[in-house]
Amino acid sequence: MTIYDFPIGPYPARVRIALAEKNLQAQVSFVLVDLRKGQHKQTEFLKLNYSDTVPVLELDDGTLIAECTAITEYLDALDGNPILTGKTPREKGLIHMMNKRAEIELLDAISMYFHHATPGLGPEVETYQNPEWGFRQRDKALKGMGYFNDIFSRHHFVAGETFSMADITVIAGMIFAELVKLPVPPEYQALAAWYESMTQRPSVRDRVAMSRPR
Ligand SMILES: N[C@@H](CCC(=O)N[C@@H](CS)C(=O)NCC(=O)O)C(=O)O
Repeated sequence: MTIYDFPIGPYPARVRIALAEKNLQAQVSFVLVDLRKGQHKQTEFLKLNYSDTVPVLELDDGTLIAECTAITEYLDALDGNPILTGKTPREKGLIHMMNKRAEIELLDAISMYFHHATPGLGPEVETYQNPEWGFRQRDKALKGMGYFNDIFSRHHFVAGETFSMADITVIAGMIFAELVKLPVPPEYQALAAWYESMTQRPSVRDRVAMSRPR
């Protein structure tokens, strides 16, 4: 299997955490797509993913799977023991609901803030920016942090009783928040404590170390 990604990127981090949780790293080779050079917008890459984003998983038979959720589903199903995406219909439903919520309310919102209200990937790549939209998305992400803070004041995981794909997506949101220097409001102590505890997991620790600004 080949994964096209940008190693410090928060979305690629989702797949790299999933790979580590499933102990699949040795079965994958990585190809760098340099987002800061706009390589994801070039014709060659667009043949791999119409949506001009990384990561993309390429199977040995040439099948292309983009979108972190889809890639995680694939990797998790390989051994018939889906520990990240749910085993029962109820688990699957809850994990997907919370995973999507983590994308909409946190991770994607921070991404929009990054691309629209900060220099983002640089002037060559960010050819359209709408700062007002970006700051709205920042505020949405801060509200989303409040939502997850409330969850973590009552539960140890985002969806159900075990670590799942939904936790990974919130972790990616926190990685992105650090990258764009968007601090967790001090009143959200449960979220900060949860994230700290997640960074103790080996799969997460390595990712966070790679993404933290030096
Ligand atoms: N919905 C996609 C989003 C992926 C995404 O936004 N990836 C970032 C990397 S951190 C990217 O490629 N950004 C480039 C851009 O938006 O120009 C997924 O879940 O895989």
